[in-house]
Amino acid sequence: MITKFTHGDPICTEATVLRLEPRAMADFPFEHRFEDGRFCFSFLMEPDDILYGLGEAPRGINKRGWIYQSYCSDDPFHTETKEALYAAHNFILLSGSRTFGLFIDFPARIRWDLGYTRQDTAEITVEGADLDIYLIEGGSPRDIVREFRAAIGQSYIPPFWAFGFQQSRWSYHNAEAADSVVAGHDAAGIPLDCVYLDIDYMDSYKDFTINETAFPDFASYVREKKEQGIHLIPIIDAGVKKENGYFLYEEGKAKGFFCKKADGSVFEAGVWPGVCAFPDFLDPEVRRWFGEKYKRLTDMGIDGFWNDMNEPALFYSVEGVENALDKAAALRGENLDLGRFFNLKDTFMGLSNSQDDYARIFHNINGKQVNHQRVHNLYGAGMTRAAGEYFERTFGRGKILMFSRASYIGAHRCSGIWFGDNHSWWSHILLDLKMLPSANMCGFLYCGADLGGFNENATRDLVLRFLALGVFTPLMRNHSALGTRDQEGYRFERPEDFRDVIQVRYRLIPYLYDTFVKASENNDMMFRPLSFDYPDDQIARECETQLMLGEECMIAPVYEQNASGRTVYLPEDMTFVKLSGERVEKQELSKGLHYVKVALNEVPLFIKKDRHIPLCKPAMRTKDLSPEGSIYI
Ligand code: MIG
Repeated sequence: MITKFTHGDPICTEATVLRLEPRAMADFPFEHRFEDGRFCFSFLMEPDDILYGLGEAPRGINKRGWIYQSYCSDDPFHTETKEALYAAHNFILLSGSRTFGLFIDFPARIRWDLGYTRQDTAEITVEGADLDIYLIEGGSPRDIVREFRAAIGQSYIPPFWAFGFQQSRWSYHNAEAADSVVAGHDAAGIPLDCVYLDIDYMDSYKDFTINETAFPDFASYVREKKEQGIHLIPIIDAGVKKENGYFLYEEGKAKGFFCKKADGSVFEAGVWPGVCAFPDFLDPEVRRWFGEKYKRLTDMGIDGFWNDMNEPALFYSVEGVENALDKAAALRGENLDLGRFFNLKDTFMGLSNSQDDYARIFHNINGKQVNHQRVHNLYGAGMTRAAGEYFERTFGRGKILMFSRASYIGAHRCSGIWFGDNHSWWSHILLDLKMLPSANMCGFLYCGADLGGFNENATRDLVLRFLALGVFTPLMRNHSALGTRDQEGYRFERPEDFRDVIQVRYRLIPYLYDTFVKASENNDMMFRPLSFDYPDDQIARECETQLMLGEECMIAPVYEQNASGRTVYLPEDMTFVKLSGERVEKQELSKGLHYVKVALNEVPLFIKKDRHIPLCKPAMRTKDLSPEGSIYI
C-alpha cells in the first residue's frame, strides 16, 4: 500500500508516474514538525532493524550509524566519512520490527541522521516545507521496493551491446590513441565493445564540437570503428563555453535558455572550457533544445553518451575569484596570523562548488524565478532527461546508451548512472558492490563504478579483482583519470589473465541481459542484499560483501590485496563455480562459512541448488555472441 502526504506547494519533480490523491501532512504517521521553514520527522529503530536505501551514497548496504545528505556533489574523494556523492536518491526502507519504505520527493537538501546522533533514532530534516512524502507499507522489503518502483516507472534499458566490455580513460586524445586501444585488446584476445572519448575529443571542450586535428573526418572514423564492432562513446558536459560565435552559446543566449542571476544576467562559472553558461535544464523547452543537439553526434553514427559535471560542478565563479583576490589584496603587507592565513586559504580552497555560487543561480520554472538551492538535485537529472527523452522520441527505447553522473529518481526511466570518481583503492571494490542494491531500489539498474578505480595509480591485481566484480555489473567499464598509470588490461604483464576474466563476462551476457530486462519489466532488483532473501538468517542479514543476483546466483568478489581467496557465507547449499576463459570448475558446498580459493584470472560465482544459468561461447564483440554451443551450469 502506498500513501502520499503533501504539504504546501511542492515543485513538480516528475519522479513518480503514479497519480495519487494526497493526504495532509498532519496525517503522516511519524513524529514530525515544521521548524524554521524545515520539515523534520523521526522514528525509532530496534537494535536489529536494518535501514536500506539512499541509492548512490557512501558507506554500507545497511545505512544505519551515519549521517547522509541528499545534495548532488562533485566530490572525487569517496571516503567513509563523506555524507553525499553525486546523486540524490531519497528512498529508505526499514526492515525488522516494522517494514516500510519512505520516498521524500523534494529537490533540495535533505539530512538523514540515521542513528548518528542517537543510535536508535532516525531523524530526517528536509530543507523546506513544500514536499511530498510517499509511505509504502505491506509485504517484504522486496515487495515494498517493487511497489515503490511501480510508482516511479519502468527503468531504462540500454542496447544489448552496452553489456559488452567498455574501455575508457581520460583521455584517448586522438584517433591513433583510440585505435591503439582497440588494437591492444584485439591482439591480447580481450573482448571489447566500446571505447570512450573523454573531454579532449571536443574542440576547446565545447559540447557537440569535434577537435578536427585529433579526429579528422570524425563521421568516417565512427563508421570505421563500427565496422570493427566498436562503439565510440563521447562525453557531454553540462557547462556551455562562453564564446562569441559558438553556436550553442549564441543560441542559448538569444533564446534566454541559460540560468540567470537575480538581476537577470546570465550566471557564469568556470569549468573545463573556461567561463561557461549553464542551460536551464529545469525548463522543458530548454531540455528539448539541448536534447536535439545530440543529433549532431548521432548523425555521425554515435549511439552512446555519458553526461558529466552535471551536479553542476563549478570550479569557480567570476564573483568568487574576485572576492578571493580582494581578500588577498587587502592582506598584502599585513601580519598574517594563523587565523587570517587559514581564512585566506579556505577562501581559495572553497572556490569550487561553493554554496555562495549555487545560491547565485536562478531557474525559470513555469515563468517564475526559482533559486537553484531549492531545486539543486534536479539539475543533472534534467540534463540527462534532455538527452534521454530526445533519444526515446527519435530512436525509440533501448537504442542509445546513456548514463549520467548526477541523478535524481525519475531520471532512471531514461538513463543509467555511473558512480563517479572513485579511487584505485581496494575498499572501493566493496563500495561499488554496496551501491548496486541501493541503486536498484531507487530504479537505477544500469550502473557501475569505474573498474580499476579512477583516481591514482592502479595495480594489476586490483584491476583484475575489480573486473571480476564488474563482470556482473550492467555497466562494465574500466576508466581512469588523467595522469594516472595506464590500466587497460593489455598494458599489464600476462594480459591473458584479463582475457580470461572479460571472456567470462561475454559468456554471461545473455543471462545478465535477460536478468536485467526482467528486473526492469517487473520493477524488481537485479542485485539484492542477502537479507532480502534470507530474512531470518542473522549472518545473511549482516552480510555486506556478497549479493544475490537474479533468482539463481550469489556473487562474492575477492576484495583484498594479496589474498588468494576469501571467506564466503552460503545461506543455503550452493554450487561454487569458478569461471576463467572457457574453463568451468564446479564444487558443491553446503550452507555455512567456507574459505574459497580464487586465482586472479578467475571469477567466482555461486549458483543455488537446482538452478541453472546459460553460458554461451565467448566472442570478441557482443554482436558475435550466439546461443549456439551454449551450456547450462
Ligand atoms: O573534473 O572529463 O567523473 O569520469 O574522466 C573531472 C574528465 C571531469 C569527471 C568524470 C570523469 C572524467 C573527468 N571528469
